[in-house]
Amino acid sequence: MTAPQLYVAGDIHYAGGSHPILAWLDELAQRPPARLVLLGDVVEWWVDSGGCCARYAPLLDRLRALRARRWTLDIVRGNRELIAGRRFAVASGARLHWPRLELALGGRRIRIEHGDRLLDDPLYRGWSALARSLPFRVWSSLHPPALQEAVARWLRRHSAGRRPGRRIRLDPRRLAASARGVDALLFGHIHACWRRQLGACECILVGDWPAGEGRWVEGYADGRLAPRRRRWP
Ligand SMILES: [Mn+2]
Repeated sequence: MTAPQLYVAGDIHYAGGSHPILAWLDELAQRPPARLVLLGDVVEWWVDSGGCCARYAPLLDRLRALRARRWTLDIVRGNRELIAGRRFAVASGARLHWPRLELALGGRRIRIEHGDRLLDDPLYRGWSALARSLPFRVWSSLHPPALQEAVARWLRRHSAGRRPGRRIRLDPRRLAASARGVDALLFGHIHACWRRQLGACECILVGDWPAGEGRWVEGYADGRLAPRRRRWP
């Protein structure tokens, strides 16, 4: 069997220190160069600052090591990286995308997005638009990092997805719209894994990285996509 040409993972929520993602990236570095797409919520990047670079150095260093080994790296920004910019791109060695990335694999058109925009949640979409707006970015850049962090924490606490008792629900119309015109749609955000056929489109919810476990999707030269999971001791 030939080696995968594409790896897709997301919702790692790396907070520094040891984590299975580090072992996985070390393994990838031993494999033939391919394309790695991280579909968002890799880390929490609320301020595009050197502080974030230092905190996530074990992960960022490994990404740049893959790049040095001729891997192609892409990160589709998730809701935890809404305001990530040039510093994140430089520190990770990845090309940043938003709101989605499209690529071809074995003649199939594949769309990859974080998944937050597929939810039935107008309140969240409002906050997402605000965080990406120019006034918010300018305001952020004028205030000291500690204050930015505090505001980010407050906003996060009040963002709809985190409110206890509130269920995350996919919006079928948004999902159908995203699945239109492509052969496969890969997304995350919702911490679950499944694969469903939606018309002509193969929809894959890639899954997250809970304690000691990793989920990702491998793509092969013939266009085949294979969900994988593994536990690390
Ligand atoms: Mn998310």
